[in-house]
Amino acid sequence: MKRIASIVALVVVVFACHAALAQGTLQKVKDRGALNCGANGQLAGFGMPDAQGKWTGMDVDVCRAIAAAIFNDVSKIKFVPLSAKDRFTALQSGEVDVLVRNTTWTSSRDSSLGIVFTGVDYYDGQGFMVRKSLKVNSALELNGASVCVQQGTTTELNLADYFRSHNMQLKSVTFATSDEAIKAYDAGRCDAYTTDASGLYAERLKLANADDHIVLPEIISKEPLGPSVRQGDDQWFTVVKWVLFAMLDAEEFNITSKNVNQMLTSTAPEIKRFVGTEGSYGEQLGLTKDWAVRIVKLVGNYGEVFDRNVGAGSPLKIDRGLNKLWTKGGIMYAPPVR
Ligand SMILES: N[C@@H](CCC(=O)N[C@@H](CS)C(=O)NCC(=O)O)C(=O)O
Repeated sequence: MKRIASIVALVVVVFACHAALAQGTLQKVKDRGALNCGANGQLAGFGMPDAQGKWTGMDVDVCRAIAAAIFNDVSKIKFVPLSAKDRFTALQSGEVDVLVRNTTWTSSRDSSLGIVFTGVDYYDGQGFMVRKSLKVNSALELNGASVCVQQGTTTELNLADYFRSHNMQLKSVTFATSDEAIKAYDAGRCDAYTTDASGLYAERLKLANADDHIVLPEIISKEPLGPSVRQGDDQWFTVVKWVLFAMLDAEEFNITSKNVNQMLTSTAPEIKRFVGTEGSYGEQLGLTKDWAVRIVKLVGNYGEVFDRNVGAGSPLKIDRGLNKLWTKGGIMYAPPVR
């Protein structure tokens, strides 16, 4: 009798463990009642809390859109500020469900870290900033210059490549955080500061006298920034991927946070599919019929999100550039909901 009981107990434990393992991230997030979002905690325009603890940024809004789709409530998020160095470990260990931290999609990160990128929320490229008094107009005039840069980033690798391939001498001065790097540059420890061009606009706001500095015209790399998730959970990968697509499709259809309610009565087939008055596209994703409506209503379409965080409606005033929709001369393109 005792033996049978212990075998039964063992079987129960094995099944329970198996069920826990098999349970996907989407179900875990639903059960927990909150999304754990790995973000940058210091980068204006992408991810940063204000004095009241309210987070803003492009990346932050991608997380809000995921929470909107799942919970119809953008407050059900725990933002976890991550440094460049710790970001991948936090995702691998399960501390966060998704990493959206101005992180460049590269082949090695997509293959050897146990993570996978779901898309691009901002097409960026690396640039340089120098003091005007240096009288330099091109990055190609930086031979022998000292450059402040952050460790553990693609930035550090591109910098070395660029100087080497142009036979220029480089004195790189590295820092663990971008805050330290920009402060050192501002204090005159380096001739130049380099990071993603979007970051240059954000960091420039921290300088003692922003007008004393210029951004050089060269963009020396491709930095497609986007969300990533752990490998091996296709359902979660698909949800995170389609949240971003929904934001882009909404902009393409001119569906905004202001007019989304009117769109519920639209007779246009592609709008009906998008807002869920036709088909069961939301349910197929493990969400609800109105998943995309929730995103647009609570967070906005991609254009609205770009504008208020980094574009004309923000202090950064970055041009849409490559991040315009494909219909407007950019490369932002999302597959259709159908
Ligand atoms: N996109 C690059 C660079 C990302 C990066 O960490 N950039 C800096 C400057 S824009 C940053 O976010 N620093 C803030 C910090 O480490 O707290 C990458 O993925 O490696």
